[in-house]
Amino acid sequence: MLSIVLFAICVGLSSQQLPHGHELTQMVDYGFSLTDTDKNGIISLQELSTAYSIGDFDGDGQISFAEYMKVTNQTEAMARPMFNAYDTDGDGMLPLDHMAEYLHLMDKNGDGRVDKNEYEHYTVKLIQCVYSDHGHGSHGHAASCVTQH
Ligand SMILES: [Ca+2]
Ligand SMILES: [Ca+2]
Ligand SMILES: [Ca+2]
Repeated sequence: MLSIVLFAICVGLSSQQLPHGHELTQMVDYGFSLTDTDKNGIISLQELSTAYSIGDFDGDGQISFAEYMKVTNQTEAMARPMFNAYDTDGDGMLPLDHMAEYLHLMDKNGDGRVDKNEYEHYTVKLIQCVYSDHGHGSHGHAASCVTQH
C-alpha cells in the first residue's frame, strides 16, 4: 500500500492515457511538491497524513472509493486499479491510520524520511505497475509492485 500523496498525482491521471517518461516524472514531481507543504524536500508522516486526510470528506477516518474518486477527479476506470492497489484487504476502504505503513514502503533507504528521489522512484514504478495491464482491474497490490525488484 502507499499514500494518497497519490491524490495529487492522480489528478493528472484523469485521462485514459497514461503519461510516460518525462511527462510522468513531471507529474510525480508535482505531486511531491504539493505534499511537501513546508518545502524542505522531505515528506514527513505528518505531511503524508495531511495530504491523505483531504480525501476523507465524511470524517470517518477512512477513504472510501467514492471519496477517492471525488478527490482524484478520476473516472472509475482510472481510479479503480490504483484504489485496489492500496486496498490490500479488499474491504473497499483505505484507513488513515495506515500512513506509517505507506511511508515505510516509499522509504527505500530506511532513514524514516522520504526524499524526492525515493518518492519519484516508488511512485513512477507503482503507476507503471498498477496500469501495466491497461486498467483491466489490476490486482497487483502496491506493496508487491514495488518489492518485485
Ligand atoms: Ca516536508
Ligand atoms: Ca471517509
Ligand atoms: Ca529515506
